[in-house]
Amino acid sequence: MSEIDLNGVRVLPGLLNRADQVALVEDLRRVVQAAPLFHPVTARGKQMSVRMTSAGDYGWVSDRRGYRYERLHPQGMEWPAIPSIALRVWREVSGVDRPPQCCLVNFYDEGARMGLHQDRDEADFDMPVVSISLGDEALFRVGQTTHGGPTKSIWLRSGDVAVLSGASRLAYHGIDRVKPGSSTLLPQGGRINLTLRVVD
Ligand code: MD3
Ligand code: FE
Repeated sequence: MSEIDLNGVRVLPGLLNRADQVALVEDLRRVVQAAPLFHPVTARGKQMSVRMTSAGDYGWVSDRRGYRYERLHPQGMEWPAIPSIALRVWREVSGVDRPPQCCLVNFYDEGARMGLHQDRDEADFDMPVVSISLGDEALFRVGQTTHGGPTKSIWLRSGDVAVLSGASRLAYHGIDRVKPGSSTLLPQGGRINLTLRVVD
Protein backbone atom coordinates (compact mmCIF):
# COMPACT_ATOMS: atom_id res chain seq x y z
CA MET A 1 0.00 0.00 0.00
CA SER A 2 1.54 3.34 -1.02
CA GLU A 3 1.94 6.02 1.61
CA ILE A 4 0.76 9.56 0.90
CA ASP A 5 2.31 12.73 2.35
CA LEU A 6 -0.09 15.66 2.62
CA ASN A 7 1.69 18.70 4.12
CA GLY A 8 3.57 16.28 6.41
CA VAL A 9 0.48 14.23 7.30
CA ARG A 10 1.21 10.54 6.60
CA VAL A 11 -1.81 8.78 5.12
CA LEU A 12 -1.70 4.98 4.96
CA PRO A 13 -4.52 4.00 2.59
CA GLY A 14 -6.41 0.84 3.50
CA LEU A 15 -4.18 -0.08 6.45
CA LEU A 16 -7.15 -1.77 8.12
CA ASN A 17 -8.65 -4.62 6.14
CA ARG A 18 -12.41 -5.14 5.87
CA ALA A 19 -12.56 -7.82 8.59
CA ASP A 20 -10.75 -5.55 11.05
CA GLN A 21 -13.02 -2.63 10.10
CA VAL A 22 -16.11 -4.78 10.78
CA ALA A 23 -14.70 -5.98 14.12
CA LEU A 24 -13.74 -2.44 15.13
CA VAL A 25 -17.27 -1.16 14.36
CA GLU A 26 -18.63 -3.98 16.54
CA ASP A 27 -16.33 -2.84 19.39
CA LEU A 28 -17.48 0.74 18.86
CA ARG A 29 -21.12 -0.29 19.29
CA ARG A 30 -20.16 -1.36 22.82
CA VAL A 31 -18.30 1.92 23.38
CA VAL A 32 -21.34 3.97 22.33
CA GLN A 33 -23.67 1.83 24.49
CA ALA A 34 -21.51 2.52 27.55
CA ALA A 35 -20.75 6.18 26.71
CA PRO A 36 -23.44 7.67 24.45
CA LEU A 37 -22.64 9.99 21.56
CA PHE A 38 -23.39 13.65 22.25
CA HIS A 39 -23.27 16.90 20.26
CA PRO A 40 -20.54 19.03 21.88
CA VAL A 41 -21.40 22.71 22.28
CA THR A 42 -18.71 25.32 21.71
CA ALA A 43 -17.84 27.96 24.29
CA ARG A 44 -19.91 30.34 22.16
CA GLY A 45 -22.95 28.08 22.53
CA LYS A 46 -22.98 26.67 18.99
CA GLN A 47 -23.73 22.96 18.65
CA MET A 48 -21.17 21.00 16.61
CA SER A 49 -22.61 18.94 13.73
CA VAL A 50 -20.34 15.99 14.58
CA ARG A 51 -21.47 13.74 17.44
CA MET A 52 -18.72 12.50 19.77
CA THR A 53 -17.79 10.18 22.56
CA SER A 54 -14.48 8.76 23.79
CA ALA A 55 -12.78 5.65 25.13
CA GLY A 56 -9.76 5.41 27.42
CA ASP A 57 -8.55 7.28 30.52
CA TYR A 58 -9.71 10.63 29.15
CA GLY A 59 -12.44 11.90 26.85
CA TRP A 60 -12.59 15.16 24.98
CA VAL A 61 -15.56 17.35 25.90
CA SER A 62 -16.75 20.81 24.97
CA ASP A 63 -19.45 22.91 26.57
CA ARG A 64 -20.10 26.54 27.54
CA ARG A 65 -17.08 26.32 29.90
CA GLY A 66 -14.81 25.54 26.94
CA TYR A 67 -13.11 22.39 25.65
CA ARG A 68 -10.85 20.07 27.61
CA TYR A 69 -10.10 16.44 28.46
CA GLU A 70 -12.18 14.91 31.25
CA ARG A 71 -12.00 11.63 33.19
CA LEU A 72 -15.78 11.21 32.98
CA HIS A 73 -18.46 11.39 30.28
CA PRO A 74 -20.76 14.46 30.59
CA GLN A 75 -23.43 12.07 31.93
CA GLY A 76 -21.07 10.92 34.73
CA MET A 77 -19.89 7.47 33.63
CA GLU A 78 -16.30 6.38 33.09
CA TRP A 79 -15.11 6.12 29.50
CA PRO A 80 -14.97 2.51 28.25
CA ALA A 81 -11.72 0.80 27.28
CA ILE A 82 -10.07 1.64 23.96
CA PRO A 83 -10.82 -1.16 21.43
CA SER A 84 -7.88 -3.55 21.02
CA ILE A 85 -7.80 -3.13 17.23
CA ALA A 86 -7.27 0.61 17.66
CA LEU A 87 -4.46 -0.04 20.17
CA ARG A 88 -2.83 -2.38 17.66
CA VAL A 89 -2.93 0.31 14.95
CA TRP A 90 -1.33 2.76 17.40
CA ARG A 91 1.51 0.30 18.13
CA GLU A 92 2.05 -0.27 14.41
CA VAL A 93 2.21 3.35 13.27
CA SER A 94 2.71 5.81 16.15
CA GLY A 95 6.45 5.28 16.62
CA VAL A 96 6.20 5.89 20.39
CA ASP A 97 6.29 3.52 23.36
CA ARG A 98 3.53 5.18 25.37
CA PRO A 99 -0.03 3.91 24.89
CA PRO A 100 -2.78 6.37 23.92
CA GLN A 101 -4.85 7.80 26.79
CA CYS A 102 -7.82 8.87 24.68
CA CYS A 103 -9.63 7.47 21.67
CA LEU A 104 -11.94 10.24 20.49
CA VAL A 105 -14.85 8.86 18.45
CA ASN A 106 -16.34 11.31 15.92
CA PHE A 107 -19.55 10.34 14.14
CA TYR A 108 -20.52 12.19 10.96
CA ASP A 109 -23.95 11.75 9.49
CA GLU A 110 -25.02 13.39 6.25
CA GLY A 111 -24.16 17.08 6.35
CA ALA A 112 -21.82 16.90 9.34
CA ARG A 113 -18.49 18.66 8.95
CA MET A 114 -15.59 19.92 11.02
CA GLY A 115 -14.14 23.37 10.44
CA LEU A 116 -10.40 24.05 10.20
CA HIS A 117 -8.81 23.88 13.65
CA GLN A 118 -5.62 22.91 15.48
CA ASP A 119 -5.46 20.13 18.09
CA ARG A 120 -3.67 21.73 21.01
CA ASP A 121 -5.44 20.52 24.14
CA GLU A 122 -2.76 17.86 24.73
CA ALA A 123 0.26 18.48 26.98
CA ASP A 124 3.02 17.16 24.67
CA PHE A 125 2.93 17.95 20.95
CA ASP A 126 5.84 15.53 20.43
CA MET A 127 3.26 12.78 20.91
CA PRO A 128 1.58 11.94 17.58
CA VAL A 129 -2.13 11.71 16.87
CA VAL A 130 -3.29 8.64 14.93
CA SER A 131 -6.57 8.75 12.99
CA ILE A 132 -8.62 5.80 11.70
CA SER A 133 -11.44 6.38 9.18
CA LEU A 134 -14.46 4.06 8.94
CA GLY A 135 -17.52 4.19 6.69
CA ASP A 136 -18.32 6.89 4.15
CA GLU A 137 -15.56 8.82 2.40
CA ALA A 138 -14.65 12.26 3.74
CA LEU A 139 -12.91 15.23 2.17
CA PHE A 140 -10.05 16.00 4.57
CA ARG A 141 -8.27 19.34 4.35
CA VAL A 142 -4.87 20.15 5.86
CA GLY A 143 -3.08 23.49 5.88
CA GLN A 144 -0.14 25.03 7.69
CA THR A 145 0.63 25.59 11.37
CA THR A 146 -0.57 29.18 10.97
CA HIS A 147 -4.10 30.21 10.09
CA GLY A 148 -4.99 31.16 6.53
CA GLY A 149 -2.15 29.60 4.52
CA PRO A 150 -2.57 27.29 1.52
CA THR A 151 -4.35 23.97 2.10
CA LYS A 152 -4.38 20.56 0.43
CA SER A 153 -7.27 18.10 0.34
CA ILE A 154 -7.61 14.34 0.09
CA TRP A 155 -10.50 11.88 0.35
CA LEU A 156 -10.13 9.64 3.41
CA ARG A 157 -11.72 6.21 2.89
CA SER A 158 -12.78 3.41 5.19
CA GLY A 159 -9.70 1.67 6.61
CA ASP A 160 -7.34 4.58 5.96
CA VAL A 161 -5.03 5.58 8.81
CA ALA A 162 -3.38 8.99 9.17
CA VAL A 163 -0.40 9.77 11.40
CA LEU A 164 0.08 13.33 12.58
CA SER A 165 3.55 14.00 13.96
CA GLY A 166 6.36 16.47 13.65
CA ALA A 167 5.39 19.80 12.09
CA SER A 168 2.04 18.42 10.88
CA ARG A 169 0.99 17.79 14.50
CA LEU A 170 0.02 21.45 14.81
CA ALA A 171 -1.30 21.92 11.27
CA TYR A 172 -4.78 23.34 10.73
CA HIS A 173 -7.12 20.62 9.49
CA GLY A 174 -10.78 19.78 9.06
CA ILE A 175 -13.44 17.76 7.26
CA ASP A 176 -15.28 19.67 4.51
CA ARG A 177 -17.89 17.03 3.67
CA VAL A 178 -18.81 13.37 3.76
CA LYS A 179 -20.00 11.51 0.63
CA PRO A 180 -23.26 9.70 1.48
CA GLY A 181 -23.53 6.11 0.28
CA SER A 182 -19.83 5.77 -0.53
CA SER A 183 -19.25 2.82 1.85
CA THR A 184 -21.24 -0.25 2.87
CA LEU A 185 -19.44 -0.67 6.22
CA LEU A 186 -22.04 1.09 8.37
CA PRO A 187 -25.58 -0.20 7.68
CA GLN A 188 -27.09 3.23 8.47
CA GLY A 189 -24.38 5.07 6.53
CA GLY A 190 -22.27 7.90 7.85
CA ARG A 191 -18.65 8.08 8.89
CA ILE A 192 -16.71 7.37 12.06
CA ASN A 193 -13.28 8.78 12.75
CA LEU A 194 -11.19 7.60 15.68
CA THR A 195 -8.28 9.70 16.92
CA LEU A 196 -5.83 8.17 19.37
CA ARG A 197 -4.02 10.64 21.60
CA VAL A 198 -1.60 10.94 24.52
CA VAL A 199 -3.18 13.60 26.71
CA ASP A 200 -0.89 14.41 29.69
C1 MD3 B 1 -3.88 16.90 11.39
N1 MD3 B 1 -10.86 14.82 13.35
O1 MD3 B 1 -10.94 14.89 16.04
S1 MD3 B 1 -8.82 13.13 11.70
C2 MD3 B 1 -10.30 15.78 15.46
O2 MD3 B 1 -11.87 13.10 10.52
C3 MD3 B 1 -10.27 15.81 13.99
O3 MD3 B 1 -12.86 13.45 12.40
C4 MD3 B 1 -10.98 14.78 11.91
O4 MD3 B 1 -9.71 16.69 13.43
C5 MD3 B 1 -11.96 13.68 11.57
O5 MD3 B 1 -9.65 16.67 16.04
C6 MD3 B 1 -9.68 14.60 11.23
C7 MD3 B 1 -7.23 13.44 11.09
C8 MD3 B 1 -6.44 14.38 11.94
C9 MD3 B 1 -6.48 14.35 13.32
C10 MD3 B 1 -5.65 15.17 14.05
C11 MD3 B 1 -4.78 16.02 13.43
C12 MD3 B 1 -5.60 15.23 11.32
C13 MD3 B 1 -4.77 16.06 12.03
C14 MD3 B 1 -3.88 16.84 14.13
C15 MD3 B 1 -3.01 17.64 13.46
C16 MD3 B 1 -3.02 17.69 12.09
FE1 FE C 1 -8.48 17.76 14.87
